[in-house]
Amino acid sequence: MTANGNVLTQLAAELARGSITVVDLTQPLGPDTPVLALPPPFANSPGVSFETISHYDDKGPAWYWRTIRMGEHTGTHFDAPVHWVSGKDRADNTLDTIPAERFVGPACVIDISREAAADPDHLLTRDAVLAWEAKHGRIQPKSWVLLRSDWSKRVGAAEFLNCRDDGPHSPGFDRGATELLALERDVLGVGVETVGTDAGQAHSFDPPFWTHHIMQGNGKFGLASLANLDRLPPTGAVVVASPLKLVGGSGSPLRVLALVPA
Ligand code: 23J
Ligand code: MN
Repeated sequence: MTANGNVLTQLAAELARGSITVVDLTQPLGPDTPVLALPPPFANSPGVSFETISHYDDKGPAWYWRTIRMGEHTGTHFDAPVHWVSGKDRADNTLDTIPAERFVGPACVIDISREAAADPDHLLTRDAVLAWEAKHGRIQPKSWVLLRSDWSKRVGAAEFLNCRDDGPHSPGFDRGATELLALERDVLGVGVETVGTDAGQAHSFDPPFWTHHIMQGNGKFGLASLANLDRLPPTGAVVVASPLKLVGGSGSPLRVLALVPA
């Protein structure tokens, strides 16, 4: 390979030329970021709060900085295998032990936005994944599978969480689709636009929260509260989803980037 033929030299050139664009798949992270509401007796996770350490004042005349407080699973965030009991005994299951190469992979984007608009409880089925593959090609090992639902376009926590008396209503994966992706396709993980990788009603599924159960149980990751999935092609984008290296971390907010052909 010549210097000019080096794939990374080429990547840098295409970025400079604007023939590859960087799409930000991240939601803003702040006090207004919606958080999951679990029913009693479960403990809930705090949303974001900021505290100013100094702001060009007596506490620091030339500098501004803050402390941040939030649950590990807040906003656009990463689920590590250790997050779920099914993944608790796996090797390299925490944020500080996952090999970094597993944060980068090609994206397969499956669009259920029409179905989710008609039915907020819509679940992607195994057959729907197979139909997507018949059109776009087989999902390769170490891919990110991203579920485009357009849920990120919902404004405000009430619309986004969509809670009724029987709990939240939002789309996700059925059990067969989750098993296919984890066991037969060996994906890096799944990403969604909703508050968590499981559907809103997943507390009543068998097993409960089956996407977490199956994905994390098989060493796969989750990406929740993604945005801008409507700006990605079905195939051909590369996603970088690199969480904080929290010691023993079960998850963390992160900036998710997609490299997309312009
Ligand atoms: C704990 C319990 C249930 C769920 C979740 C966390 C998440 O969605 C999460 O952020 O991992 S559904
Ligand atoms: Mn999570």
